[in-house]
Formats: sequence, C-alpha cells, structure tokens
Amino acid sequence: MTPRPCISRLCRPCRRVAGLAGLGLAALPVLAQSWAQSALDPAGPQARQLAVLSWWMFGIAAAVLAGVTLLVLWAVLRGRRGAQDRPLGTRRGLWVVVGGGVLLPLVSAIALLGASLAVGRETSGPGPGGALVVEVTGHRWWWEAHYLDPQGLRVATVANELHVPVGRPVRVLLKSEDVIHSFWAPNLQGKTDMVPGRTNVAWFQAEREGTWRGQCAEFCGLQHAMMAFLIVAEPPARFEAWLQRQAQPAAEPADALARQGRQLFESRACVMCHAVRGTVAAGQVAPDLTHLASRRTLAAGRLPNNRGSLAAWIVDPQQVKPGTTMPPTRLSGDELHALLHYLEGLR
Ligand code: HEC
Ligand SMILES: [Cu+2]
Repeated sequence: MTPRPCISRLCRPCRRVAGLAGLGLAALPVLAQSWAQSALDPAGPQARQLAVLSWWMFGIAAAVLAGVTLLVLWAVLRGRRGAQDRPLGTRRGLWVVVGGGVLLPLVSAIALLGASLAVGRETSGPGPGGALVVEVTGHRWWWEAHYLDPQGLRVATVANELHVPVGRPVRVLLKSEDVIHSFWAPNLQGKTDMVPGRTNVAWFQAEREGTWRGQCAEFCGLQHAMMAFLIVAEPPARFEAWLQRQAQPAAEPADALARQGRQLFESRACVMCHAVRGTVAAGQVAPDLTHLASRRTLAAGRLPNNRGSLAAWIVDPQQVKPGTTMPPTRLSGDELHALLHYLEGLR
C-alpha cells in the first residue's frame, strides 16, 4: 500500500494553527480600536508614524514567516515524495544561498533600519515652535508636572494628569528625581527616558479630543507597574480654563467641617510632603494637592478618585501601593470624615 499523501496528515494540525492565526489576525483591528493605552490607536502625528512603521515591520516579518513556512512545507512534501535533491553546488543552489541567505535579509534589514531612523528623527526632538511647554518629573511612583509660560516660569503644578489643547504641539521637558523612568503615552508618542541629572526633550500633539493613559516604561522599582498618568486632550478654550483654575491657590473651606478638615491636614505630617497652595502645606516631595478633587485618579492611576479610594489611601497607602513613601495615618472616624470632606473640596 502506498503511503497516504502526507498533505492530509499535515492538514489537521495545520488547519488548527491556521484557524488560530486567522482568529488572532481578525482580532487585531478590533483590539486596535479606541484603546485608552495603545500604540495601535494613534491620536497624534508621531504615534501615527510609529504605528505605520510597526505595521510595515509586522507585515514584512509576517510575509517572511509565511514564505519560510511554505518553503519548509514544500521541501518536506517534496522530500517525502522522494524527489531528487538539487545539489547545492549547482548555480541555482548558489543563488538560493546568496540570494536568500545574504542579499534578501540584508536588503530588508537595511530598508527597515532606514525607515526606523527616519521615523525616529521625525518623531523625536524639541518639536515645532509655538509649543506648550510642560516640565514633567518622574518620582517613585508618580508624576509631577509644571506648566511653563513663554518665559519659562512655572504657572501651574499638577500631578499624574496632564491636560493639553487639541491641535497644539506640546513640548515635554523630562526629568527624574530618583531613578530612571520613561515617559510613554503610546497613543501619542514613543518612549522617552527620564534620567536623573539631565533633561530629555520630547514633543507630541493630540489631533482629537480624548483621554489616554500613559505608563512608566522603564522599570523603577516595586510599584513601577502602578506608575501611570492620564493625558486629557480638550479644545483650546476648555484647556485654558483648566490651566487657569490649576494656577489658582486652593479654595477656602466652604463650611465648618471643611475647616476642621483643613486644620487636621495642617496639623498632621501631610504638610511635610504635600503642598496645598494657599495654606501652610508647602511640601515638595509628594503630589501637589491644591486641586486634588479635579483629578480623575489617585496615586498615579492606581485608584479612581472617589471618597472610598481616598479614605483607603489615606488610612493605609502601604496596602494600596506597598513601598510608597507615604505613611499610614491614624484617624478617628470623625477626623477622617472631616479630612475627606476638606480634600473633596479642593476642586
Ligand atoms: C512622607 C511623605 C508623605 C506624607 C507624610 C503624606 N504623604 Fe500623601 N503622598 C506621598 C507620596 C509620595 C504620594 C504619591 C504616591 C504614589 O502615587 O505613588 C502621596 C499621595 C497622596 C495622595 C494622592 C495624590 C494624587 O494626586 O494621586 C493623597 C490624596 C495624599 N497623598 C494625601 C495625604 C494626606 C491627607 C496626608 C496626611 C494625612 C499625606 N498624604 C501624608 C507622600 C506623603
Ligand atoms: Cu517605572
């Protein structure tokens, strides 16, 4: 009996693999759509160039993989049929080795390298003039940001949430207070390292309204994965209003409970680390809390900003972000209530 043509033997696993690969490929465009943190859903010119480059790399790599797989299959089938090998010493054999082994990889590698360098050149650097300038400093494990005016003076200090006007380039001056971090908002830009002792410059531009998540992209210790930030792109008028409000000192407590909360805040260790502009709190080593209630998240994206998370954070930050420098605070129920009420008023 002649052996069964091996195609049918290969087929079942082949079909499975093909099925899985097909599913994966079909899922890609779905996954790429409107992710809050995805290099596949670009919202700015640089991210778009990076995405196009990645798709090209993916396409070429996929074509090479498919080509090699087909050739291997072909060789296997042919070998099983007992076909004669073409000895490598022939001219054709030489072409296979030189062309497939040297020329083709070299040409494609050089082309991809060239494309990468070109995209890298265009997407990095200080960017065009007229940019909004923001100084961003990485801390373990949160982000401090100062908005600068055209003279380079700080007009507003915020933490973990950058607002930017749609359609205007934003230049970020990236620094670090401790170890190396990396500023990465994949929908808008590639990664740029934040190195202690120097200032790296990058720029990005949001083409449409939206809220995107960024993430530290350089391992910086225990809570590295919990070091996120938001970029909120809004129409210029709304952005200006936001910036003006962030530049203001904190609102005066609105009622007796809030006043009691502020007193508590000012009498505890909080003021050693945190600043609330307009109060005695002038600490510089922790997030500025002047407009805490205007932020969407707490502790660098770790928690949504609501009363429950705020309470959990203040009572025992080590539970939420083990290793953070913020100590737990002992408070009675009434004290916590007043403190929360005060902090919630910091709009
Ligand atoms: C020893 C310094 C220190 C003290 C004291 C301290 N904190 Fe903090 N706090 C931090 C640091 C550092 C962070 C940032 C943690 C992170 O996100 O990893 C932080 C974060 C916060 C946040 C979240 C801010 C944001 O924008 O996400 C709040 C709210 C907060 N602290 C409130 C308080 C209150 C209230 C007290 C006093 C009861 C206090 N802290 C005492 C260091 C301190
Ligand atoms: Cu990190």
